[in-house]
Amino acid sequence: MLTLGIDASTQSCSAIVIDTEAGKVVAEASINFGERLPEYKAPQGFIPNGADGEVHADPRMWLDALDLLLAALKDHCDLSKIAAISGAGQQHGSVYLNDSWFETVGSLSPSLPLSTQLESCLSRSSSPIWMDSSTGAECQEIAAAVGGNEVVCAKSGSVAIERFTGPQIRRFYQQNPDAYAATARIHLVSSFICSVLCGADAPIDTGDGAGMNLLNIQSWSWDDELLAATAPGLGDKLPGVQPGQSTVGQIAPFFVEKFGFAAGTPITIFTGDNPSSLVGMGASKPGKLVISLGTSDTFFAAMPGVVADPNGCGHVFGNPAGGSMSLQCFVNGSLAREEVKDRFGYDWDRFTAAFAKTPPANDGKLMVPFFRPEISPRVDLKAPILQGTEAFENWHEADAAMRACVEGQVINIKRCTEWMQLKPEVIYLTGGASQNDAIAQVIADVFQAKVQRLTVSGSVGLGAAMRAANNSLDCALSDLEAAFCQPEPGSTLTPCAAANTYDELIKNFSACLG
Ligand code: ADP
Ligand code: XUL
Repeated sequence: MLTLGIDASTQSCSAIVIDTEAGKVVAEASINFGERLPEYKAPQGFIPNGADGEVHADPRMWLDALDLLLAALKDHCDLSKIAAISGAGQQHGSVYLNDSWFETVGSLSPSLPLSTQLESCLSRSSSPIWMDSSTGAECQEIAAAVGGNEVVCAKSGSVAIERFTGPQIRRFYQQNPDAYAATARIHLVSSFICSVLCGADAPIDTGDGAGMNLLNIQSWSWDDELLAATAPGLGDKLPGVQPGQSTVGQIAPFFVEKFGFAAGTPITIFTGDNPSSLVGMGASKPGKLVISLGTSDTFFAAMPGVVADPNGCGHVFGNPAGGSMSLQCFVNGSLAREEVKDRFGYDWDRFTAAFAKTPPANDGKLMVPFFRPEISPRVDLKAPILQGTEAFENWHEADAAMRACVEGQVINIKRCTEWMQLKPEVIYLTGGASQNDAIAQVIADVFQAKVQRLTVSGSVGLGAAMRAANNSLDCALSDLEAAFCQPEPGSTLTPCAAANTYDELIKNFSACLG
């Protein structure tokens, strides 16, 4: 049985086809927007040099990419064999459509490109995406209207955030009230692409929907107060909300005729890229935590209940496999580790060797390793805080500095994610720095949990293909995880340090931040 997962990402649109019985990936294709669609002048997937923090993309580019993607995939795979489809999109981005959308999307002709047929449905020619930071004033207005950011966070799972869709919608309404009035439907990237594939207006899922500052995470439905605080008449312009395990349509005749899909192929609701990655990493059940050690560090996990971060730094999204998930970003990730490494002229081997020469908890030497303003927690440091011996505080102890940087980062992740009330059985590591066992060992020691490295490439698309198989073909997620999401052999690390090793350091770290 084959299923298709689509990943409508920032720089590219990708597809992965899995064979659920053989446990294998059978086809992949990807269209890079900058390379394949240079006419949109978006080399990295967005229109450069936006004013006032605006970062937009042309939604017609996403449609052209979908056409190209399926044509490319058809060369590798008989699309009539695909038994179920789902997908995911970059979170927060929004598409604005007039009332011709509903009919047009239901009557697409295979003889014309998608973009040509749907461009007249756009009530806004470009789409703000997650990199947009233009809505500071709108965030404040929304928060003030409902009684403060604590209220926004308790209701929607996040404080009002510039890139989130609600503040973006408010800015559009304020800047262009006529175009807002002419908007009959606002979609997320995920629900827009899903609608096109279904040939019908599709709902938004609770995973991606929670990235809008509009969805109530207790009821998982649009929050009337947040809608009213954002823009007038907004409730009528949004599609419905449904959980991740929902079938929302069948592949439209356009795709059957043009690419040879089987008529009636079911489509599972699309979700956001991060919720999809939770599934693709094999971490959709509580107990498994994922830490991605990339340019910045990102932490996400399925949550046992629904609580919002009382400090307003983390996010709660719906978990496409049921329940909820958390996500928290740490700005000072790999770039901070590199700053410390480069300061002493170390390469990664010497950086790693430093951990063998220093003990866990570093004899009390401590670093708050924030080289640039951090968002978890919100601290405006431009240089780290060091505490310990005089030599250490003056950056004369290279090996202790390497360890202190990583220990500070991991302690910070642990403190900042306590609100999620997780009981880690295993922590999956991914991202560039996850190959470093010294860093992985610190994570095992601080969290007192087993750590494993997972090198699932393309976990977003894989998660979508797994969700389609789970929802439409009754494949158990646990079987899919066993086949597609295995940790690297030999990558398991367990805690070496005693459980209380870090108690003192954690206390001192908290004291440093006041
Ligand atoms: P992103 O996807 O965010 O661009 P990656 O997940 O590819 O980033 O991670 C890249 C980072 O991995 C680099 O910035 C580098 O700091 C880090 N990295 C690479 N090799 C190592 C290593 N051996 N030890 C620690 N960090 C490493
Ligand atoms: C999450 C976020 C990004 C986007 C694009 O809040 O803004 O991760 O989903 O990947």
